[in-house]
Amino acid sequence: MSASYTVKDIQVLKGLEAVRKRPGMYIGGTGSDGLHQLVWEILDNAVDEALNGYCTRIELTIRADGSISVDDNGRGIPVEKHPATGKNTVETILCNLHAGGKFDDYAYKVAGGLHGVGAAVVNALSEELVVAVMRGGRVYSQTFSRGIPSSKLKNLGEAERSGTKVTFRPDPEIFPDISFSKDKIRERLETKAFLIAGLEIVMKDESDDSLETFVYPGGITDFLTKLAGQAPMIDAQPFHFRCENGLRLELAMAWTEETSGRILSFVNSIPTPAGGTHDAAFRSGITKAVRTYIEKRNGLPKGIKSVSAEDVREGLVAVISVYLQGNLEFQGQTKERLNSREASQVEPLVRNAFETWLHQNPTQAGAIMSRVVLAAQARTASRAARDEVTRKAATRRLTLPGKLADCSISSRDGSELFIVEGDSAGGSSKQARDRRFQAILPLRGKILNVEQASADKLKANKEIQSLVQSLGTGMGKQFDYSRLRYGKIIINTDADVDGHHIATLLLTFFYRFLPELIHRGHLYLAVPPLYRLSIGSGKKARTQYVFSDEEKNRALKGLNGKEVDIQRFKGLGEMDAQTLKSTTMDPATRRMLKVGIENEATADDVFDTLMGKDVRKRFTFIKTHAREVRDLDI
Ligand code: 1YM
Repeated sequence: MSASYTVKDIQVLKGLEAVRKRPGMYIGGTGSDGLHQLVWEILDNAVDEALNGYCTRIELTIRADGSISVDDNGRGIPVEKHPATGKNTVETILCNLHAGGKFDDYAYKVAGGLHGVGAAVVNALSEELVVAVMRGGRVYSQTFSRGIPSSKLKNLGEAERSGTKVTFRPDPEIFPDISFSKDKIRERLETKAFLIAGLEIVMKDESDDSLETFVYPGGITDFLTKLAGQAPMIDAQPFHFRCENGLRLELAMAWTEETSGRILSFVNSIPTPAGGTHDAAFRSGITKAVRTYIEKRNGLPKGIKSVSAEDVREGLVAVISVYLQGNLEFQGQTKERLNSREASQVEPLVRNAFETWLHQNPTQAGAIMSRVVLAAQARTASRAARDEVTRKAATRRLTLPGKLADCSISSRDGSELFIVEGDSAGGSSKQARDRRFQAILPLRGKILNVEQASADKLKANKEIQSLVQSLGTGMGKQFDYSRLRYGKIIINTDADVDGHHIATLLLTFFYRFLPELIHRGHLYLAVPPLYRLSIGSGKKARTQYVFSDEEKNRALKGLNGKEVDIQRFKGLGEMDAQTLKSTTMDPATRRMLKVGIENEATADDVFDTLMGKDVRKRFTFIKTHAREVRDLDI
């Protein structure tokens, strides 16, 4: 240790140690999402520089050695000695957990979630990190390893431009699998380019020498066009609104002829797929503006008492982006829902701006009002029809399909429905289940490909009927969440190509016709093992189940020299009840994936690709993605 080793140095080491000991606290985990979080943190620092108006171009390179570089043409991180630490500012930013907040002189931090400590967290979790700063006509560089400086900040000579370039290689001691997903990165970069109109973002991949550029002069209006996709917009000119005083807010929206709608929300340029306070305030603002407009104009047609928030939302596509100061508060299991109360300011802003726009654009306002009133009429009519049906059905009680082996408890909480493939798997699942709370529904063969079938054909399909009856909710317009009969719906298909196909068909069906069950977190995929390894013999014999070929190879490497018998499970029907129970059904020992929609904007395309008519497109997709279903993103 050098003589200049101080209390501050000890604090720094303790901070780094905390990050390395509990990476999950800072980046959510050490799986693929955590690994990519490192990229987002560095990217967000460059994005901040763009949001502050100093940077026009960001280049991200996926490098052949497993590292990532992010290079921006902003001002460059300051290099002078920092008063709080006595070290240069670059080192201060990269080695101090409390950086962001403490350095009040700097405007620093708008984007991202970690508030200025992002770079230090990435540094702590990287085997090596190199930063180059171009500033004041000079190039400076410093290197770090696992958060500790491995060189001084060196002045390398003249610089032609200004900017900051950070290259980091994640630490294999922390991350078991360091493979970056180009798709995930591309999607993130494209989204940032949409959110900051005119910002040029380049993605380079050294492994195939490719280069892609994202730049959208129209910003979120371009984003909206992409989101609406093929669906025709009823109002040719989308509503666009930007506000910079008080709250920074930008909004683009339009209605389409389709019944489904999509609202994408962002806070500080980070996606909030589960919405939250800003999104709720936006919805409420729009609903109030529409209601007031209707009141001031013609009023509602006969038979319609009011328009609901759902009526207003039908067919609505929107992109809303807000910037909040201070610590963001997130909620929910995956911390994807904004919970900051500050965001309620969105409501009056949106309400006033939209109402004014409606009055200034009477033709478009008329088209929108017809659209909303139509939705209200459809809802009223379908409620009347449903009441009629329910009254008739009340005497018959609930009709359940004959194939369903129901569980004994009748509450939704704690009950589970397993959807299995074929009668043979159905038989073994029935033996393996805990009948008190686990129900089994065997489906025969492949359900219809919903992406290609008409709605009528679909409703006539027996397998779909049994499924919907078992769930109790009805589907499409008749969907009624309050009638859902099970808390968890678990798709359990074989771990082979056919099984994957059936699972995908079912996922598509849920996504298209029962999306609320996905949004509310009821849908799961069981993960049955692919192999049983029987290790050793006699008294010391033991069994291990593995879930993929890679996992098998890894396990076999570890078992070098031992006697191992490998059994491949061809289907769930082949497993004995005890094995099926412990590997796939018993909540204490099974593996499951919760199905969520990671990106609403691309989910539609993904299903179109998977299940649409273009077989070749589908084939390439399945081939390239089949191996990464680990954290399922649809
Ligand atoms: C590839 C990552 O970090 N760019 C970047 C970071 C900073 C600045 C510019 C910057 C900010 C400010 C003033 C300010 C940062 N500076 C700091 C701190 N790209 C990347 N580009 N001058 C330059 O916020 O006032 C932290 S990050 F705190 F040192 F100012």
